[in-house]
Amino acid sequence: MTERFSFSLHATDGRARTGTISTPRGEIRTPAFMPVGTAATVKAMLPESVRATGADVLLGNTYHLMLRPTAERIARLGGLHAFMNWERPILTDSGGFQVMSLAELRKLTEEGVTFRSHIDGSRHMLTPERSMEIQRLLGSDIVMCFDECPALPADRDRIAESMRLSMRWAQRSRDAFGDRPGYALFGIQQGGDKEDLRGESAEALRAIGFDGYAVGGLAVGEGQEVMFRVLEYAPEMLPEDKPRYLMGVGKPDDIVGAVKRGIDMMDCVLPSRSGRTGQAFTRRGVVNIKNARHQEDPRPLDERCSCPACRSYSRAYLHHVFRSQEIISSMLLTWHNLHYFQELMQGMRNAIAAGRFAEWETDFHAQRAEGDI
Ligand code: PRF
Ligand code: ZN
Repeated sequence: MTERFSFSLHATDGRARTGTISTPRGEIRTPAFMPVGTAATVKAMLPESVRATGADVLLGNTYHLMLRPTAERIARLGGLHAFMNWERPILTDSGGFQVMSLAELRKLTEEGVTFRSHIDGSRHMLTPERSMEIQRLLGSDIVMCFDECPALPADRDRIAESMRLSMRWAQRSRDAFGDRPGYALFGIQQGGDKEDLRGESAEALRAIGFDGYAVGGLAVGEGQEVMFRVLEYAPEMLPEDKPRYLMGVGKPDDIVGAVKRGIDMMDCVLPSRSGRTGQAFTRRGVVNIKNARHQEDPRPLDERCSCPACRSYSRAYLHHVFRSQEIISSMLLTWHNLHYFQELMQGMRNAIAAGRFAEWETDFHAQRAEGDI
């Protein structure tokens, strides 16, 4: 085990990269997909099951945990890893993005954001300094800067003003984080879909200096075409020798397109949330298990998948337990989806290492074009 946080690139293929992030809590193989464990659980999954799908790292949320059960309580109970029984790396988001999408009566100032809890209406404030304190109390291995993310489309002035605020907050986050060997602080690039603003943001972050860099402000309503257009230039504005994390992405084809454009890490609620709403991701696209065509289908979801849902259960059974709102439905479909996302990442890591990413991508799209049969 290394005592320091480090990143080493093993191979590149075009702009796609594969490597390893080393932390005192274990290694993260990149490109990496991080399952979301917002409230100190990946919903419907035991931590050992999440690990069995191939996850190296989980994402936790400052916003949710500060409200319930509070960061101070988690710290008294030994930190988030012990609390939720996940000993491997945890990355935590900083709260600002979730405040803007979930909290009520938000007020944004230079100092930070005041808001009311979506749970009980209680009043709270988040600042860069408080966000760093909460993420330290949680024991997060990879801490995210406190930032602001405007929804797109937004006008240029709004995007520029917000990005510059986020860069001032990035400096305050860096100062408050201090020097903590073994723990990493990631900066977050903003700038919407404006190339020059993305460049200005990247320069500001590089001048401060971080252990990794996120591309923020995407997947906020702009659509895949605009997101890919931004990813043509945004990742390479960030240091080549540090991990690049695209926040909140995405669907399988978004992930593949992001890796192709130089992204190393991603997170999304999609595999776990879709598992609970009856959507399964497969090599051949999305399968809606609630559809009546599955009701007497003895075949597995995907005959080439080795997850427990596919090894031991029929589509007919998965259809039945979903329709009956049985808890096992969420468990099996979430497991399958997380397994699918991790296999996707492993496939890309192997392809990049072998210098066959373009062929792999062609095959990925060809299998999806066949559709579920
Ligand atoms: N900033 C932070 N968290 C985020 C985002 C961001 O821009 C996004 C954007 N897709 C998701 N999560 N801090
Ligand atoms: Zn499966």
